[in-house]
Amino acid sequence: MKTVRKIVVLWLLCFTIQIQLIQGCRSGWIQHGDSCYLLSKDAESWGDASIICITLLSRLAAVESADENNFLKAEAQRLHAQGYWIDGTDVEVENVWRWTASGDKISYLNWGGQEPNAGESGNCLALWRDFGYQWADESCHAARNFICEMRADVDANYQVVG
Ligand SMILES: [Ca+2]
Ligand SMILES: [Ca+2]
Repeated sequence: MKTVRKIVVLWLLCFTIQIQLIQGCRSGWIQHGDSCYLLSKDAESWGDASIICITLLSRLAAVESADENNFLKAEAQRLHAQGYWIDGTDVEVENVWRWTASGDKISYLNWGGQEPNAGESGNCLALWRDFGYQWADESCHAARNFICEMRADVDANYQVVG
């Protein structure tokens, strides 16, 4: 009888751990709504940051609502790097901003100060410290921190499999 009880306790423990994996984000990633986010500790060009996110099975963040933006602004304020790349670019048509992952035109915008003001020399979107992490158009070649985003259920599957 003791052995049976041990097996049941062990099974419950395994089951609980499994449930936590299925519901959460990978270690180092933070959950908000249906997404998991990673705010990088290192700085990269926008293009390299985009590739790094893809290798982590994610994309540079698409910030599509005030709620998502406020959450990421607060995280950026906590970590406090100068800038955080997100997925938006106007590299194809000047001043037409799109999310690259979806190809969608950006509808929710949160420009800081007089942004966007860099014209052809600023084609990548960053949360910018000088504007309280409202948005700025910056040179895509500059090394900045960055934010990756992926769906929480995909991240959970990645954990269980990995
Ligand atoms: Ca998003
Ligand atoms: Ca531009």
